[in-house]
Amino acid sequence: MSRSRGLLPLSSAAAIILFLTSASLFAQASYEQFPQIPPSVLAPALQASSDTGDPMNSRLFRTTSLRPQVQLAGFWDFVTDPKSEGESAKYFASFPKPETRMWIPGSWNAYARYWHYQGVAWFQRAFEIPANGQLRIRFAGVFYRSKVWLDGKLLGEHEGGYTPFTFLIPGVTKGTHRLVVSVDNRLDEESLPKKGVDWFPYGGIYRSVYAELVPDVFIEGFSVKTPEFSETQAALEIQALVHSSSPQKDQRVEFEVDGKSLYSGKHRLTGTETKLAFRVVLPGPKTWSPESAYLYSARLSLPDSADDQYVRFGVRSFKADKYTILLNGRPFKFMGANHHDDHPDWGSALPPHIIRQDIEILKRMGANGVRSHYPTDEMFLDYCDEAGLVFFEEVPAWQYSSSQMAVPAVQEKMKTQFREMVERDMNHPSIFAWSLGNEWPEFRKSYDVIKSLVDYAKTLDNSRFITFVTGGAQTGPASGLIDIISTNWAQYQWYDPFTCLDPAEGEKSIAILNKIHEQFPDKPVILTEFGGAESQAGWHNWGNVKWSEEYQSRNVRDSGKFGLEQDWISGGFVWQFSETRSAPERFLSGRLRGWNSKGVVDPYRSPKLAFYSLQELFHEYQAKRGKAQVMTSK
Ligand code: ADA
Repeated sequence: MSRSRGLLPLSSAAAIILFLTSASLFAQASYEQFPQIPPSVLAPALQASSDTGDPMNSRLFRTTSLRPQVQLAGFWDFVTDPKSEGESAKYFASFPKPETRMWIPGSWNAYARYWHYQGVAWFQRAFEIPANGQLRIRFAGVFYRSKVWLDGKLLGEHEGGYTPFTFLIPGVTKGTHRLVVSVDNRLDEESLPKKGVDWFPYGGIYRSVYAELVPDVFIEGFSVKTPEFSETQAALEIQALVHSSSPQKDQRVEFEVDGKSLYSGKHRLTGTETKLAFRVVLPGPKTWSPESAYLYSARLSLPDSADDQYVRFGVRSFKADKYTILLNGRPFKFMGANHHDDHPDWGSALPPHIIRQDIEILKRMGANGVRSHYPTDEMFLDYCDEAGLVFFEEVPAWQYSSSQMAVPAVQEKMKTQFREMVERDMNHPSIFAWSLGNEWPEFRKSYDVIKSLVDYAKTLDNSRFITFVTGGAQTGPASGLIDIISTNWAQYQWYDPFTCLDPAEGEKSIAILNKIHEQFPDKPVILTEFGGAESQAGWHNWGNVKWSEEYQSRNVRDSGKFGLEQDWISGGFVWQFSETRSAPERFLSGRLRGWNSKGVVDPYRSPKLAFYSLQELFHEYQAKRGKAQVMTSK
């Protein structure tokens, strides 16, 4: 009897019993049940990082060995400003009596007192600079609009909640300084994401923030691409951006990989910002893949000015052969999950131990990929690099109508967000695609806008697939512009109360999906979201009715299975990993307590039945694939 009909099969019953036991039992049970992912496979990679971690606690490796850095995490003075009068009242010069002291990185909406607060809030802290010099302050993520003052002087402002921004302040003196930041987490029709998006706009300085002293000539950033490689060697293409307050100087540039020098050369600086590029050869490269996620550490240094930066990179290639996605020349299918940076205790400011735990849960599920609606935390991506999880990253342009897409300011924000995402994440081997947005409902009408976005995206990075995500089976001429068709699909609907698990309705949604392949027979198709269905954790019903764990489990499993079984579909990502808090505007729209409850684990990461169904499906598929590979290699 197939899993999809009749009484609950034994394995599901066992899964329910497991679910009803404690979280610690879950850990044991899943390892015992699926010995093919023993802890030893996961642990060494994840443990190695904690020994070499970044002192600023934002990455899994240190990014410099020469710059003196000052950690700005900790308690900051905090005051809300519901009438937006702080700027005219000059809070930046004279901070009012704080309402509380708030831990940064943090989301104010994770605190009971500010649970619902949407508006402006002000933060202040003092910090010490160890020497005179040029100061660079880096904010990794502030949601959503921010303005920053140092010692009462405006440094600048930033819009966009998911990507870093920096300020450079020459001539700062040794001693105590005062930083004031105003943050506004209100979204509107022209923000990115827009108001009413299906996740919570947690306000705050919610990712790492630190200050560092940089020399006159310093490295803004650098990327390492691996355009070609073989077993014997890999060509590395290095591009760097060097900032200089004294132009026309020659600079020695050195490049090493895993401590071995591969390049040394002189470069002329041509202005405040100079782009440098050179190529080197890496002998005997080890490749990166989910099975063996080998990472290289690269250091770029400017010995004349005593500056350096580290990045990590991997040698791997993603290509498409007709509709098949190839990773290092071998067919690759996604068995993944959609992840939000969200937790009931922390909001969007996921602390390292929660990030690490989410990665471990994904690995236990048998996942090899993750998708996010926006640039996720940098440490999350570092873990994906280490754990071999392939990442699908997106601009938070979520469900914009064609009239919203037509607004030039919105298009500009999409481009800026895309550029900032690519600049930040270029080096992660785990990232295989950049998505321009999600489910634009009338995207057929926006052909010209989409074309300009795709053209722009291709100028920034030609080493990743470019795509955008459609809802259901909407495809059209604009889909012809992109490298892969990404579509959100469920075999059984959730929002339509009448379809439920009716097999006839299931056939209809499959037919819609098949049409995509007929329209684009030569393009890979990914189910960027599959099987979304809400369930109330702990509510079981043998009849698979809506809101039951059984309904969710069936929808998730059947949709995922369909995606894995078609040779023209490259698998997909379950909607979604954990239950997440939705936008305030969605409180009553079919949401439990205002949360999107389609998580296969609950908000505190306890597995639901759907988690076990997916775990079984992913492991079955892996085992089958493993067997097929053994047979073809004989
Ligand atoms: C869409 C959307 C998700 C989420 C989901 C849902 O697929 O992309 O962000 O809103 O619907 O839960 O309805």
